[in-house]
Amino acid sequence: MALQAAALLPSTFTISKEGKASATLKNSSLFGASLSDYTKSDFGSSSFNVKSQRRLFNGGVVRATMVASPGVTTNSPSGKKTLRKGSVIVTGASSGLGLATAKVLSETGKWHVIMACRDFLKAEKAAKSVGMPKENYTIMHLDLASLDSVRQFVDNFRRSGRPLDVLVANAAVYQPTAKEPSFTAEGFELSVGTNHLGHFLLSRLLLDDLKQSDYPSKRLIIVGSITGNTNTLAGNVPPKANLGDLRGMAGGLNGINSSAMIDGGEFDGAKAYKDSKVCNMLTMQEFHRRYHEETGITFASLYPGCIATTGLFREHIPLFRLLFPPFQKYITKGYVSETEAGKRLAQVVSDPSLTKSGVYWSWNKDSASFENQLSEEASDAEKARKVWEVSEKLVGLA
Ligand code: NDP
Ligand code: PMR
Repeated sequence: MALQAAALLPSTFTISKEGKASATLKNSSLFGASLSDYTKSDFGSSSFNVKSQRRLFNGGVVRATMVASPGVTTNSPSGKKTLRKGSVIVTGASSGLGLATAKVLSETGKWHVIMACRDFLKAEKAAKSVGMPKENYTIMHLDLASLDSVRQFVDNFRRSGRPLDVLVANAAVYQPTAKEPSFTAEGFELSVGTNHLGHFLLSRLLLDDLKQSDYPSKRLIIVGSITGNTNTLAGNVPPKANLGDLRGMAGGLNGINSSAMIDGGEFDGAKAYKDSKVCNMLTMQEFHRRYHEETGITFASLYPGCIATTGLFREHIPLFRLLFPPFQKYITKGYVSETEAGKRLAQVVSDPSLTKSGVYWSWNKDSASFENQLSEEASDAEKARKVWEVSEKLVGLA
């Protein structure tokens, strides 16, 4: 946290950009430096029958959807076989990137989006406010900060009878100003607990559902980020991601008999977020190594660009929230709108040309996708295996 704050304060800050010119931030302004951006389906429509019903869940109303006979192709009125609607779960679809992605996918008419959200009234309002066609989405309750809720979500999803063709692990929390850690229901530090462990359990449980899908391209997408990659300028802004030897994680991240941080160090909310993103990117690769060949599922991650206006920065200081968007727009040029970022993630979900597995996608200045390089740590196969094994124990799978 101290270092993160230091990055915000007027100071001299020098970062060497690997292979490129180095950038030096002097005592001039909060973000004062001229930096270049570091990063350099069409499937047929459906006649899939759905019947909506309302029922009570966890004290509130969920719009649940019962589904009839989801064969991969259906007969159109002309007698031609057409592909059914794809069924995609997007976690954290109540705002920012998740909402923008849900909107893009639902508007194609080719996808039914299951918005997996902790606050479904907020999600319902959000879906309505962006004009998502109501027949193309369902909201289901999911609180990733509770493993019971994750399991409950999986049960509810299975009961809905829908197939699962794509899962998007998008939700996240970021606590850059927290002085003390906060914890999930099971007592894991909140950022890693939500962003990584909640999604880890969800993805592991839903892998079976993905396997059963008869859709032509089944995918598990885990949203990563540039700030977890120390081979980038953004990833070198302190505090840097570093999982160390995972001693804090192995100890349960509970801040009592172990550190709340994966590497066993002192709590730092910004670092915990970046560490969680490293876990997300390592997990995607470990899934790929373990399951791609056997299942044909595409496992991928991405950096959608700097979406400086989202709710992710809600806990940052007001001055940061004011200056971050113009800093990213005019100085780093790393800024993308929520709409543009939503199109990018929707592309990773459904574009027939993005079926390669084990890839971390990024976009260049012309908004063309390319396979990006992960940092040494974020592509360390041995670390990925360890994170997988420790995570299995923490979420009760081993
Ligand atoms: P937002 O805060 O707008 O969206 C985060 C979503 O996660 C919200 O819908 C939020 O729900 C949900 N969420 C948080 N905690 C939980 C929980 N316990 N259970 C279920 N859902 C939860 O941020 P972004 O759209 O920016 O972030 C989306 C993804 O993009 C994240 O993975 C982030 O790491 C990644 N990303 C973002 C970048 C950026 O510049 N913004 C850059 C690179 C990656 P609620 O609405 O209820 O708060
Ligand atoms: Mg960063 C090309 C340079 C670049 C890019 C693409 C980002 C993206 N950032 C860049 C550079 C810098 N940032 C520099 C030079 C600084 C020091 C002044 C800087 C600072 C900074 C802060 C304090 N940046 C931040 C923060 C945050 O709190 C954000 C963060 O780390 O959240 C975890 C952030 C981000 N910068 C980005 C992106 C995409 C973020 C949001 C992070 C994410 O979701 O991973």
